[in-house]
Amino acid sequence: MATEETLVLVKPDGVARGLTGQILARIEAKGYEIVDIRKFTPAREVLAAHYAEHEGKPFYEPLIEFMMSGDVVAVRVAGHRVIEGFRSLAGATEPTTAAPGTIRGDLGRDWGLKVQQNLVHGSDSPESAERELALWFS
Ligand code: DAT
Ligand code: MG
Repeated sequence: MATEETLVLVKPDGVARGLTGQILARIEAKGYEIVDIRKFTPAREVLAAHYAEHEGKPFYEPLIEFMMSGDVVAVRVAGHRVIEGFRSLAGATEPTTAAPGTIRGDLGRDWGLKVQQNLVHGSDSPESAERELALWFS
């Protein structure tokens, strides 16, 4: 079986706050491999496809606007059980209650906005990873 891969995004808040290096260092320190990396401001079409599952939710439009607000760093990360492992490194969605020791718990906070700015995205299943990697690295 080929080594598992996941899509990690350092979101615009992480890039703007100068946390890209710290986030990538945590991925490497855990032992995962950075296979490919790109930095760019994503177009609405990519984001609409990426976040299709959230369409219609109250935070959907703020989420798309936030993700279009600046550069993101998209990373292809490889390793056995990396999908689950990166979700564990990232921590819970809400940065206020994300466990200390996680990326969101250590580096994130709630800014009182319509969408949570929580620094990173990580694919949540093998199906999502395959779909998202094709979308961000096509
Ligand atoms: P995750 O990124 O932990 O997989 P998700 O896929 O449920 O979370 O949501 C995508 C992003 O949308 C999430 O990283 C932050 C934002 N978000 C999710 N739920 C939210 C809520 N109830 N209020 C505000 N923003 C939310
Ligand atoms: Mg998600």
